Amino acid sequence: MTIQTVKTSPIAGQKPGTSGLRKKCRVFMEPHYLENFVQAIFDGIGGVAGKTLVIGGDGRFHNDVAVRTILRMAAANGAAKAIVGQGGLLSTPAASHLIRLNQTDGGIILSASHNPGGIDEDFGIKFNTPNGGPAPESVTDAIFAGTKTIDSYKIWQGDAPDIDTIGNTTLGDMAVVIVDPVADYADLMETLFDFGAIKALFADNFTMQFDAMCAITGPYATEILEKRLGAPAGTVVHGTPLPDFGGMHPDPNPTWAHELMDVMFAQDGPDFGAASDGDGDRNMIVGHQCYVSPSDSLALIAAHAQNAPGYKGGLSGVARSMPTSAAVDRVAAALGLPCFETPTGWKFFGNLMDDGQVALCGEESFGTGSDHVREKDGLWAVLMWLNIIAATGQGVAELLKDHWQTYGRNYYSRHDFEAVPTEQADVAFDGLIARLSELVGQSYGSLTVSAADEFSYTDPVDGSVSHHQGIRVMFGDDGRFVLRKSGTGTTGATLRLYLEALEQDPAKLDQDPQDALADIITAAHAIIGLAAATGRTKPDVVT
Ligand code: VG1
Ligand code: CO
Repeated sequence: MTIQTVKTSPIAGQKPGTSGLRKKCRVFMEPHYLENFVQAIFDGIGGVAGKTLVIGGDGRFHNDVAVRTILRMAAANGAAKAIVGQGGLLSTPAASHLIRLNQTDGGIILSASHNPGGIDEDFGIKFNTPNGGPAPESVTDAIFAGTKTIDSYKIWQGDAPDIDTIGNTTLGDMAVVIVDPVADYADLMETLFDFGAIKALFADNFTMQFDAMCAITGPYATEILEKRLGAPAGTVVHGTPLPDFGGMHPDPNPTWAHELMDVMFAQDGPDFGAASDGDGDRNMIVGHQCYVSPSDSLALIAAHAQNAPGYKGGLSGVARSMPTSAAVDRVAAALGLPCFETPTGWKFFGNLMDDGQVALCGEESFGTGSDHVREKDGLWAVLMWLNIIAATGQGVAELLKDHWQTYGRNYYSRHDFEAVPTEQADVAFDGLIARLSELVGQSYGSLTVSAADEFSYTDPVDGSVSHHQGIRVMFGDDGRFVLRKSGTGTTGATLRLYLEALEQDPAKLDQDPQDALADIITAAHAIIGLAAATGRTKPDVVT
């Protein structure tokens, strides 16, 4: 018998956040830490006996070790089959696709997404259900409950098989299939977008830079953009995934993707730029000297999606997370599409997509995607933009200008206050909640609070209710701010302040968002009392 039952005891704090369990890598490397959580996943989904799982991650430090451990545990727990990306690599959207394509029982994705990687940085793990999407709260609650009562886990005693060579092998009675991480995903993209038109664009000297930030999208972007679409070699930069992401912080926003921003804002910069995050589900879109906010990207895609062959029949509906700007709502209203507002985190879109109610979803945090998978998808968004540019003959700046002229502009910005001591963050956050009912009718400069609440969501498909999904303070038609605590950080608390104001005057669509939002920013600080509670006046990251 080569199945070992190892005695263990519960480890505190294994509560999945917005997107799985994220901790410092060294925490994951402590004895039993990963094993406890993986056994809790297996137990939380009713065991894995006879089941097929997809396993892979974004290649950060510890990824390969974790994949081998999970294989040994899956075999010991009676799984029938594991489908693993070669080298243990899979982008999050590619993993979602493989789960669906092979009609598996779900998958385990190893990633801390946009958080830095390396032995002293972050690691993460999450379970995706058979629809390919992140586990809903009912499942993550069951997993968390399991971590609090666990007393043993099962693991195969021998070594895991080689995961670096494509092909079929076994571990005990479990079949292990090592697959090319890129091919199926790239094939899927070819079914959705007009590769001929995008190829013609590149053949016509359209220039692009894609910054993979030394993370997982390098091989995907190289295959799709350079090999299949004919973009010149060198279009993809930082294209080799590294365990520490080469020291880069693979969060595709203007702050962390500043190298790309410098290239795009240079006089002779490329026509089009994009970046993706650690696990490939986020995207940043930039034109020559023109940054596109994620909320605007979502809205513009909603308005133009029918240009792409996979969406030519139009969209069934759209959804956005609550803090995302209402720019997409305006497009939905104009096109007569249903539009949903969900809590932050992609898991809340799954039911709506499974039910056929929405085809396009997005978050302000550089996440956009459709019902082709059940995760946000960075390269998908990049290809959608390329398809729209090819079909309309318009560049990024032109498309955006036209969009604002048609729909108005939802000026938008997110201010992050990172690594705030938890108690201080609680003072600010809980203090504001306690004062919400007094705020309505109060004026701050020219702004008057029209409504203030904590966002709760009732899933229209299964009726499940999620409370405490962020504080909203509305100023009538003038705008709003939202305050949330991050559920993906690993150090102290990160407070996210989301700011939005709608402008419909055609003469005022060209302002700097920070200027356009100045009054809302001032009012937000006055209302929250952030400086008094935390000593913070300036955000660490502005997107
Ligand atoms: C952040 C984003 C959220 C996103 C989540 C996972 O969560 O705000 O929109 O879904 O990260 O993205 P939070 O709780 O820190 O605000 V990823 O690309 O890190 O899986
Ligand atoms: Co991500």
